Amino acid sequence: MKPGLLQMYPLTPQMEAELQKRFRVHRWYEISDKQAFLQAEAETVKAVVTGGHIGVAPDLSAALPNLEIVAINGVGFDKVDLAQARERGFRVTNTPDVLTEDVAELAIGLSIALMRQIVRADHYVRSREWEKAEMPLANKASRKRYGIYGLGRIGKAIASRLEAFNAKISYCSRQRQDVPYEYHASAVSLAKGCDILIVAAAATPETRHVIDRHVLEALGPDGALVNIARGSLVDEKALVDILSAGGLKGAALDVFENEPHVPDELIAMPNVVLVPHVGAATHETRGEMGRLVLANLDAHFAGKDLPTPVV
Ligand code: 8YV
Repeated sequence: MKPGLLQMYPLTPQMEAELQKRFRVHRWYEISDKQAFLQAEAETVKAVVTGGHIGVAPDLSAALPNLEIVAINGVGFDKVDLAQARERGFRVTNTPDVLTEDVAELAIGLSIALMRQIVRADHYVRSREWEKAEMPLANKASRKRYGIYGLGRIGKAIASRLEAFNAKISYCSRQRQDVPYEYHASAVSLAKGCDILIVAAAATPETRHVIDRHVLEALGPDGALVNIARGSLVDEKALVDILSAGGLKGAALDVFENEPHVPDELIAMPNVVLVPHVGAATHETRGEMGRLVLANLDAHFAGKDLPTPVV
């Protein structure tokens, strides 16, 4: 009999078809009586497929006694209990590299959208305001001072794209790196020296609310924040307060602390660009991510080395 697999959220039709060939797939998000399901099926579940933004709650993975692998359709593994995985011996995999370009290009797109007020400009035409008056001037996105918090694969890909903008690029990361950008040892120092602060670090216990009130105040009323990492890295209440008080020029956000719920105050702000966690949400990249998830699952159940293991 095929092993049981728990699917935590909707996937592409192609990926779901491939999973159905290999596993008895249970769509967790469609199960109404979850306790009854676990009583009946928990022992048959050997694999879980989830998104980086969703993960697997520790009490759920703990309720699957024969769990062998959690395959994350994403690069972030902050929502999977790695300590439990190590202790119990189930594997955890993710999909790094294949989504780096997508997330980096969204960071650039959000920066341009924010500085050039593209969302407002689109509305300006559709609302026919343009028939009454020219749109007020915006600001350049090029030749600005960009600070990147987190210079991993995605942070480096953002920096390399910013070089084409004739931007002054600085960064803050766990250690100084051999790159042609200015290093800052703290987020506050990085914020003081940039116009646009892009958050690109992994979500860890240490980076929770690392972009706090002090950092946002250091970024200042002419500064702008872009977050394409995780909502948990930014103190969202402080962000709302400071934006409401005019303490920041604006913000462009792909991720939020309590997705998919976005604070009403942010929804109402004209100087905030909001997108629904679409950093890697392209046909091309979701195809690549799906193939990597399947490669990890196939390798595991064939007793082979995993392509992209986390644990
Ligand atoms: C994923 C993400 O695309 O990679 C991650 O960790 O959060 C996103 O880029 C999302 O999790 C859907 O799988």
